[in-house]
Amino acid sequence: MIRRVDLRGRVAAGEVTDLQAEVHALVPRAVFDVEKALDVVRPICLDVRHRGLEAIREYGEKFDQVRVEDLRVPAGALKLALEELDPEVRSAFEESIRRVRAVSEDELTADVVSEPAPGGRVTQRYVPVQRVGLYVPGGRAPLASSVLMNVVPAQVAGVPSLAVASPPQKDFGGLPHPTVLAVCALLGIDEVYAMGGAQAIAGFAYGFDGCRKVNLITGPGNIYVVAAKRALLGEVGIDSEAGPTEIAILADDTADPKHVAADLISQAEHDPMAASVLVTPSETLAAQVEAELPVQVARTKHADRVTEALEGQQSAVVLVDDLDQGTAFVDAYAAEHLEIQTVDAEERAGRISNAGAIFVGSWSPVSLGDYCAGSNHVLPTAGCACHSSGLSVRSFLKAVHVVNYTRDALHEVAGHVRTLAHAEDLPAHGAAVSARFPGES
Ligand code: HSO
Ligand code: ZN
Repeated sequence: MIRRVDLRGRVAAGEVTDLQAEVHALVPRAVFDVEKALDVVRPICLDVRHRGLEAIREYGEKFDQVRVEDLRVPAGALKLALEELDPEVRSAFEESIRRVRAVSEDELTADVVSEPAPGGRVTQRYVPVQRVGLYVPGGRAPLASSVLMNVVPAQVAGVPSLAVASPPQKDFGGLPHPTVLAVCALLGIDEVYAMGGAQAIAGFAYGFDGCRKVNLITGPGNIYVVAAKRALLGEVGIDSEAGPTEIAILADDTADPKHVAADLISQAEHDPMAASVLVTPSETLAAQVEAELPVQVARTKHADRVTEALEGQQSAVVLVDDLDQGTAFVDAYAAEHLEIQTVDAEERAGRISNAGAIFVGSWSPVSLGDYCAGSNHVLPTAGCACHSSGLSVRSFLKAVHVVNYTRDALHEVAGHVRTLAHAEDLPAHGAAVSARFPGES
């Protein structure tokens, strides 16, 4: 049910010279063509820019099959959703919030003050983004945990104005899913809009009647949401792009094949395009996991999409020469989630540069991180982990350099400023310094 890729001996034989390129050729991501989706979303964004609220209503009617007159969710609906939330679910959300908040608070950084020369001070001040729009995808069972993964770090960063958008659900009278509303209420978010897709992203980016434009949009979404964020980048800031979810597991003989199979299935459950990749030097473990997968898949609720994901070209069991080659393999793959289940997991994790999040040892499955580890589950996919980070307090902070020099400190360096200004043929730059010291050249 999952294909096998055998890399053993190929590097030594000189057949593979560029491991990075080989990794992506051997285990390519599912086709998630954001460029093509851009053709669809650009006219929507333009329309929302010009016609605002009415355009958002019309696209909601078209794509979500429900027309919503007042996009802003009334306070009463938020309150009611929280009252009706199952107490057990509520207490699990509360624990998840507590842990994400604890981690986020520890991430807060104090301002950094430097003095590169006597009397010359540069302070790096961390300032929260002033207004943020958080997107929560809809669907039959929307991921309400994504609300807290977005909101909590933003709140801890001190963002003063937070708005949430989630698609209207025709089964819930045009409101977003009640669990999404309940978590918003739990977190004290009162600005929630029943809007989804590219039109929601454009609504946040440009603002519309009843909703002020935001500075930054975060949160996962389908391909049209991702494309709209890409199209509007510059008009607003965005977090990293989130495509289909992925798990890579680096494991050796010490790993339990039942755990490995369960973890591969857990992320395959999200999407037929999800990627589940096991990398191991152990022929025994590979065979055990291959045997275990169909047994567990047969028992799982969403067996159809799990099977499709595991059988897709994006999923594989990869046999490598040894753990070091396996480590290089997963590092080049740059998975959204990387589990390391090896005898030396902790030390090996320290050697990884490219992963959205790393889960170390047998007792740290990705599903723990999805809900209750305290880490964030909004993470870079599709190899973006080699240049981007997951969501955190830092995503909601800007670093501002504050420069404060004394007269003497400026005087001391004035000659260098003038020299560099002349070297770049920008004499007015030098003159701005000279003006402060009349009579000197
Ligand atoms: N694994 C998903 C997040 C999630 N899982 C939400 C369950 N709910 C992407 O990191
Ligand atoms: Zn998940």
